[in-house]
This record gives sequence, C-alpha cells and structure tokens, in this order.
Amino acid sequence: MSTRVAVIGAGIMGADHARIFAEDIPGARLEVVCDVSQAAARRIADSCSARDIATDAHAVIQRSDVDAIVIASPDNTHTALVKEALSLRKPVLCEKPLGVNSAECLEVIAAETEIGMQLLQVGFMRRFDHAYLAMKNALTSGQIGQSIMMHNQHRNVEAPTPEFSAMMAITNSAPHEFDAIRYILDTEISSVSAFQPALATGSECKPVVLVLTTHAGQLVTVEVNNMAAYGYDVRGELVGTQGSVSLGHHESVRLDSGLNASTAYAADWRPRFADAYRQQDKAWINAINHAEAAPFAANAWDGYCATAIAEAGVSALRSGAPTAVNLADRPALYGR
Ligand code: ISE
Repeated sequence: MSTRVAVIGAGIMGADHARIFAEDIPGARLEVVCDVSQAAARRIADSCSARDIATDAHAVIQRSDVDAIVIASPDNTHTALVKEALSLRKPVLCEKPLGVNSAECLEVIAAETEIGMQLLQVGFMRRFDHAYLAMKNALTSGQIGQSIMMHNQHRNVEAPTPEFSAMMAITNSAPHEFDAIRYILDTEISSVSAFQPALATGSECKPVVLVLTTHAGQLVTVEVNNMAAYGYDVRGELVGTQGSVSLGHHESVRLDSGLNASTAYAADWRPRFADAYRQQDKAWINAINHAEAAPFAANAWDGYCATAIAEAGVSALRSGAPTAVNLADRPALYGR
C-alpha cells in the first residue's frame, strides 16, 4: 500500500520533506508539490520526481489522488489548510508552528475533537532525534534520578531576515525547545520570564534567555540566539538528583590536523536534524498505513501548548514580568 502525499510549500522545509518522501520512505509516493510559485513547485517536483505540480493548495487538498498532506507553507497559512484537510479526514503533517496564535490552534483542536480522531501530526522533529530520545530514556530509566533542571541553548548563525525580531525568535525558534521540554519532562509549563542583554549588538534580534517553571516544579532555561555567527548549535542538559545527561556534540567527526583538533558546524538546522526529519516522516507514513498513532509524535494539543508558551514568552519579554501560561482544558482525545 502506498500513501499518495502532497507537499504544500516548496521552500526550505517543503523541499526537504519532498526529498525525504521521494528517496527514503517505502509506503509513500510523492504525488504533488504545490507552491504559489509555479517555478518553485516545478524545481522541487523535478528534482524529486513528483508526479504533478500545483499552485492552489486548496484544490490540492481536495484531490482524490492525494491521501495525505504535508503543510510547509508560510506559518500564517497553516491552520486554515489543516482544518480543510481534517474536514476531508485526510491525515496531515504540519510544520511548526501549528498556528500563529493559540486561538488558531484551539480552532484546530475543536475541529479534530469534533471528528473524534487524531489526524494531525505537528512537525516537532526533535522528538525523533536520537540524542533527545536518549536524554528522555536516561530520565525514565531512573539513571539520573528525579529531574530538577533543564538547560537549553538554540543558536542560529543569523536571523533569517533583517526584520526578524527577538519576539519572532520566541515564536519561531524557541517552540522546538518548548515542545522538547514538555516531551522530556512530561509536564506542562506554568510560567515564563524573559531577559535580554542590555548592551547594543547592532542586531534587531538580540539573544533572549527564558526562564520557565513547570507544574511538576522543575526550573528550565532556554537561550535563543539568532546572531550566534559561528554555526548552528543546539545544546541541552537535563539535571537530575542523581546525575545529568547532555545532548552530544553536533558532529560525529573530529579532525586532527596541524597541531589542532576541530569539528565543523553546519550553517543551519538541517544537517543536525536530518535523521530526525526522516524518522518523523517515516513514523507519520507508518502510522497512516497501519491506522495507528505514531509513537513520540506531537499532536494538535502539543502544537497548541508550544504556541501558548511562546505567547507567554512574548508577553514576558514585553512586560519584563513573569507571565503565567494559562492553558485551555485538554480534551479527552489527547489523553490525560
Ligand atoms: C526554523 O524555523 C526551524 O524550524 C529550525 O528548526 C530552528 O532551528 C530555527 O531556529 C527556526 O528559525
């Protein structure tokens, strides 16, 4: 059985997903690449041997030769497209963020709850990363005792655009951490405080340090730095009562040469998380083909929580005060 997939959005992530479906996933067939730019859709479709291209996402979702949809279009288009796919009971893998605000995410939750089954997976691929999985395993196996603190660093070489602000770093970059924290600690976030260096850096996007408290009582830090300059670098440490576990180094190769040892940094997140994306997409197709939930995957509730935490982070940065994360009631469809 082959699931016929349409990828909506032929930007960086759409192109990556298209390639993964074309090359790496038995049980899936890349049917359509859709983008408002026909040339972009054509370029990706040709390089991935997709059967067809399109420029109208709504029409693609309706097509009878499309079974499942990957949404990698601009953030502000996500929820409308997700809701359209859900109304036709078509499974969706939606890139993060699920919505640009929590109200949008709640609309998706309402739509899915009405259908009564989970058809949406949110693209928090770090859940499939071997290092994050090992971190979670160190905790659940009891090796580090009880978790008390988690430290996260998320550094990009530079902001994607000159207007990209610190607020946008909280809503666009940090949700990966928000999701990983909830996933690993298995608790919700209670409050967020936000801090920035006072000195001028010449960038719109000065680093932000967020301090989060959890329902279970842990203290968590998140540094989001979109002017790191030296390379893409994600670090993390989970500190327990009996030990600590850290994400390993970003590269597996160390070069020893000229009286020096060095490792290379990638320019963006794709090499670091290439395998996680692959595993995520594979799990999504496997779940569709076997009509079961993908283990580890983020659902609509997780997408909503990440956006709600980001909102609290933005208001904490604006006000300078700790901000509570007030979540809606979790529908039974999403477990306890
Ligand atoms: C980007 O949108 C991503 O999703 C990447 O995974 C993340 O590392 C980067 O900071 C974001 O801007």
